[in-house]
Amino acid sequence: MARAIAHTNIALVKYWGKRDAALNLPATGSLSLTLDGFYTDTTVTLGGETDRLTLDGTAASDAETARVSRYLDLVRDLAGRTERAQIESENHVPTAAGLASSASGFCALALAASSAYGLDLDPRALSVLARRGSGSAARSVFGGFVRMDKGVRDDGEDCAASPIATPAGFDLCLLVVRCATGRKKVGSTVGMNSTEQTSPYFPAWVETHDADMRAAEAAIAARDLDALGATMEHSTLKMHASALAAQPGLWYFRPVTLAVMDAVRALREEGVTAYFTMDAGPHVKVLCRAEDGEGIADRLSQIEGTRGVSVCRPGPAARLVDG
Ligand code: 2P0
Repeated sequence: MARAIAHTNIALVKYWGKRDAALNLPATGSLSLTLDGFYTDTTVTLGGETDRLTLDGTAASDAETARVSRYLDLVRDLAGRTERAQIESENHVPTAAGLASSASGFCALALAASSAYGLDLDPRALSVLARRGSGSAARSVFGGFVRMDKGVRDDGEDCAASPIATPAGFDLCLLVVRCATGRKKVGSTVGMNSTEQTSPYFPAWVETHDADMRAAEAAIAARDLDALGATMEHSTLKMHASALAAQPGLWYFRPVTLAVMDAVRALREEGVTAYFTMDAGPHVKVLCRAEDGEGIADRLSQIEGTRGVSVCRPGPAARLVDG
């Protein structure tokens, strides 16, 4: 039996598209911030006739259980074991609402399952294993700023995340502005595959991606929040522009998403450092200075249609928990 906690992460420079679907290798790298506020807590107990999955105390659907069972097969192959398992997962993340529950979910599962089956993986190997479940999960192995390399090898062994040191005094926070309730209609995997196959802007997205990675890393090293925020906005707008040009066109924004984006730009015109990013859902995440977080959250929560704002700080690496 093993229990693990993994925190979710938000990409500042996005991952969108795959270079190999079977091994889940991304078409681009990515750069993220792990958050303190949202996490998944997963326990894997070996035994039983079949794999069984409960999510937040409720038996999961057959499709969800089958996906997790196929993932456990990877872990069992690595460990040379065959036992089935019971998986109990508690999500302290609004599930499937574009708040990256698959990131914390598959990272916690990778750590708990690898430990339960007797594997002792170093963080890099854990990141490679987590990526097989979900691309963004590879990043949740580490705390703070994280870089994910797309790698060049066909077997994906060089496609793993690694931590980026946060310079002393670079105090920031990320606000999560909820702009809808319920599940999104088009999942990330389906959305990115459609973009890759049908959008004329997908090649431009991939070609211009490395420059954003370099700019973001340089901005972090220089503690330059404006440069980091500008790169972050550019990356998310390019990602969503490529999806918008797919056939059929795909957008995750709701009217309130645009209202929050406008409000963030208005804050900047007033001299406040604030930048937005959006994932495969309607919510807006806002990067700002730590001391400005509560004030900006108050202001954005007054926008009609918003459903609450969480003020998140950089969060820790994934870890095993006793008991
Ligand atoms: C990201 N997203 O970099 C991007 C930006 C959503 C938008 O990674 O297909 O659930 O399981 O590897 O990791 C969400 O995609 O996709 C995601 P799969 P995943 O955070």
